[in-house]
Amino acid sequence: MIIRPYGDTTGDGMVQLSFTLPIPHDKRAEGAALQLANRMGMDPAMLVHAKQMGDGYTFFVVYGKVTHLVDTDQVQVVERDFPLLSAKEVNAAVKRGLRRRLSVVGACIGTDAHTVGIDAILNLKGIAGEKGLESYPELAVTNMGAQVSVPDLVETARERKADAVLVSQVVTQRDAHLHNTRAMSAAFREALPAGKRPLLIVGGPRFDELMAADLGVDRIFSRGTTPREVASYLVHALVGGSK
Ligand code: B12
Repeated sequence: MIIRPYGDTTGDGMVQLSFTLPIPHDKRAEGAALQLANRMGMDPAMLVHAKQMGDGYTFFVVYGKVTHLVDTDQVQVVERDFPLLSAKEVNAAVKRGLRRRLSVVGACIGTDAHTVGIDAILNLKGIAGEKGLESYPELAVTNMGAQVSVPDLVETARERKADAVLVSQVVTQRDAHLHNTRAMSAAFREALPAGKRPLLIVGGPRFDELMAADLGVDRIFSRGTTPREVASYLVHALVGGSK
C-alpha cells in the first residue's frame, strides 16, 4: 500500500521535524533552518518554533510538505515469531523442559549507566503492569547493574552457568551501542565454544532489530519491550515446547 503523511488533511504530505543548528538565534538562523528543511525535501517549510539553547546553538521545529511516498509492502521489520506466554506458562515450560532453573545474567556494559531499561526487564517491579524476570520462580536472575566490563560479564556468565546473557545499551553517541555489542559477542565467542555459549540478547531504545546477525547476537529488543516478551523468547530459544 502506498501512503503519504497526514497533517491537516488526508495525504497532504505534512511532516514536522526538529533539529539544532550551531548558530545563535536571529533572523538569519531562522532562514538557515528553512533552507535545511527545503534541501531535505520540505516545500513549503514553515518555522513553528525556534529557541536558543545555550551559547551559539538554536533548536528549531519546522512543519512542511514532502512529496515522498511510503510503500508499506517494502517495510522490513522483525515480527515476533514465537508465542507470547503467561508467566505461569513460562515457569511450567522451563520446569518441564530443563528440569532446573534457567540462568539469566543481565548488565549494562561499557560506560553506559542507564539501568532503567534492563531493570524494567529484570527487576521484580517490571514495567507496563508486568513483573520482571526476577518474579519468575524458574528463572535465576543475576543483575550486574551499570558500567560492567565485558571481561566481568563473561566471568559472571561462566560462574552462573548462564543460559542467557541480557545486555542493555542506551547511549548511542559515536555508535557506542554497536561497538560495545560487537565487543561483547566477540568476547563470548572467544571465551566459550559453540554449544557452550549462552544465548546473547541486547536491548535498548535505538537498536535496529534487524541487526542481530551483524552484531553477533541472537536477538535484539528495542523500545517498549516488556518482560513477558523476553521470558517467552527465552522459552522459545532455550526450552522449546511452549505449552
Ligand atoms: C534517566 C536518564 C538518565 C539517568 C539514568 C539513570 C539510570 N539509573 O538509568 C542519568 C541522569 C544518570 C543519565 C545520564 C546520562 N544520560 Co541519560 N537519559 C535518561 C532518559 C531521560 C531516560 C532513559 C530511561 O530511563 N528510559 C526508560 C526505560 C524504561 O526505557 P529504555 O531504556 O528504552 O528501556 C526499554 C527498552 O529500550 C528495552 N530495553 C532496554 N534495555 C534492554 C535490555 C534488554 C536485554 C532487553 C531485552 C530490553 C531492553 O526495554 C525497556 C523497557 O521497555 C533518556 C531520555 C529519554 N527520554 O529516553 C536520557 C538519554 C538516554 N541520556 C542521554 C545522555 C547523553 C546522558 C549523559 C551522557 C548526559 C551527560 N552529559 O552526562 C549521561 C550518561 C551517563 C552514562 N555514563 O551512561 C541521551 C543519550 C543520547 C545518545 N544518542 O546516546 C538521552 C537519549 C537524552 C538525550 N536526548 O540527550 N541519563
